Amino acid sequence: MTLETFFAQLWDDYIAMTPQAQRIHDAFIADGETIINDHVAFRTFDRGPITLSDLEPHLLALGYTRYEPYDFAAKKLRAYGYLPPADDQPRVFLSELKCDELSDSAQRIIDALVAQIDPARVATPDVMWAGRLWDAPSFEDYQALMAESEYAAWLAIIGLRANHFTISVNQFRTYDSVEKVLAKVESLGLGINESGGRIKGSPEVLLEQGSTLADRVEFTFAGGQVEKIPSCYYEFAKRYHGTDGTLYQGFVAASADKIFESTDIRGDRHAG
Ligand code: OOG
Ligand code: NI
Repeated sequence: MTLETFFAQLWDDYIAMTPQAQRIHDAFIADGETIINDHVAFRTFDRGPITLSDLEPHLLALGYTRYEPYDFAAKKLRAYGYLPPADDQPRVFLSELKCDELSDSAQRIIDALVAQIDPARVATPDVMWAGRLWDAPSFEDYQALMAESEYAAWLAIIGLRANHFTISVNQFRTYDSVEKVLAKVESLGLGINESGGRIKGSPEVLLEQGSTLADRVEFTFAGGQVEKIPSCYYEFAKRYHGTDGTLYQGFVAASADKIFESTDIRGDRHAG
């Protein structure tokens, strides 16, 4: 699979889950901007056949290289940033939940999900937008995971797919700051993740980021209970050049920690 096909299919799945993304995308195009993706992000469990090291070969096969590791102790996550083969292609942020750090009962719920995955399903790159590879969990299991990890609960119902795409603000002409982009997004009636402030990072750390609050979609839990749950969100990033003259390529752990909260149920209270 070519990198272009990979991202085209990933995008199609993402906008089906995230109607706000198409609206935002189209609004900036209508205002004459060109959209380049700064990065996309994936989430997974460090259990079963879908651990970070199980999924990473799909990125390497597309020409990606490992760049930097990140650790989020409080959220019980570890992650890697990956660099694309060419500068105008998206970076990738791939994280996984450290399941050992959850309670025994939460681990049992997760193990029952990943036990349903056919390892052969993980062999092709389209697993990256396969969604849920297990039956819908019960609302009780979802809430039990939620009590320990928003990320675990989200992943249990959304599965493998792009958690967000990220517009590169560097390529914008009129909306040339993250704040101008966020103001435009708000004018469309969409909420912004204000956890840690509207803008995470600064020119000093060579990366400024902002994001929406994830769309809310209806989900049918095991047993037929239907609830509105957060799906995916859109991010906006502006990168700066370091003292060595090169454009910053990494992520910023303190900012990423807050960006994760764009899919929080509790994230609702971060809205302004
Ligand atoms: C990833 C959050 C981190 C960034 O740009 O710092 C991130 C996630 O929500 O899965 O994407
Ligand atoms: Ni991101």
